Amino acid sequence: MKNLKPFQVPGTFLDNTNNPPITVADACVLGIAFDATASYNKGAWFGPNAIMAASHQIEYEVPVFGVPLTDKVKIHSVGVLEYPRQLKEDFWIEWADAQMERLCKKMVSDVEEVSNRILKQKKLLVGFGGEHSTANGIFRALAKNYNPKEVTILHLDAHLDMREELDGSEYSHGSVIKRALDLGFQTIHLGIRDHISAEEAETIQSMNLSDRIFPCPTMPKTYYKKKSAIFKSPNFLWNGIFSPTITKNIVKKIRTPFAYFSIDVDAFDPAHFPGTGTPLPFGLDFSSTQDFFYALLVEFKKNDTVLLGFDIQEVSPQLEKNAKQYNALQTMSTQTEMNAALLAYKILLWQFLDRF
Ligand SMILES: [Mn+2]
Repeated sequence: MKNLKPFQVPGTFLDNTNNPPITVADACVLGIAFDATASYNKGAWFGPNAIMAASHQIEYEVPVFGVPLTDKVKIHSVGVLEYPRQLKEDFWIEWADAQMERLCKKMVSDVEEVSNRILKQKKLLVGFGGEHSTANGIFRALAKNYNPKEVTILHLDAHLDMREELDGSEYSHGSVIKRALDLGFQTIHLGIRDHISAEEAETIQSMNLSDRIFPCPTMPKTYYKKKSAIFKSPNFLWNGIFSPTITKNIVKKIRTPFAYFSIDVDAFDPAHFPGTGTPLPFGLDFSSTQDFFYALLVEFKKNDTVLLGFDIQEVSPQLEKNAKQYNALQTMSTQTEMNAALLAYKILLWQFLDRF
């Protein structure tokens, strides 16, 4: 595939010296450099290489055990699917809708093809975006290999992304979860707090999704006297924190044999992930979310729920304006990509913790 390029840094996720072959791999990392439909800050194109470079700075000796994660878990780096950017000599150019649509379709079908190869070999799929629309291809590959009714997608995001289309594209970052619903997946939504469009509200009502949404309230507690038709207040993640009760409620709602996480980093508070397409305050607390994932993966093991993979989307490094490729020295802050790499490392560790 001609747009599949090696990552800018050598090696694989966490380990800059060695890329184990796919045949022995437990997990496969695929980057998707694509940010054509982003509404506000563009730059998620640099996300995959930024996360990979940041991963080499992480202390990946596992606490307590003192063994590097990569000693016990083989992670194969597949490479980065790269697409044209809307840039000409440092200026943004608008593309015609037809051109945009062609590019989106090409990206989705490439991502589907590579994801399919990974899933067929029963490897854990790790996707690094790119804008959230890149998950479209992963969802399609999941639907090819598993019955979507048997897969719960845990969707972390400030936005519902359930629009039928956005700016004329059904493959937009604002429609990606609607496409997952169309494919028949079960979904749960965490960290939602931005505007819900009328059509999204209709989808929530018609598909009875209200009690599967765990939003982050953006108003003081006393404001919520009037009940919301869309958000159920027992599901509220106050101050972006997962209480033990809420965690239990979420776990109870996952009744499928398979699960997948689709993580848009704008779900988190921008204090932890400032470099993203549309940063919004009042988001998920990073430390509480990591406790949640840990508890969740412990439950998955108990219940024989199989995690098929996860993606981390919308990491848009805070690069200097004239940066042509990802370079930590041309970055105002590397916090977003560092935290994204850290999150991926922890999910991988907890998934394979029984090997330690
Ligand atoms: Mn999103």
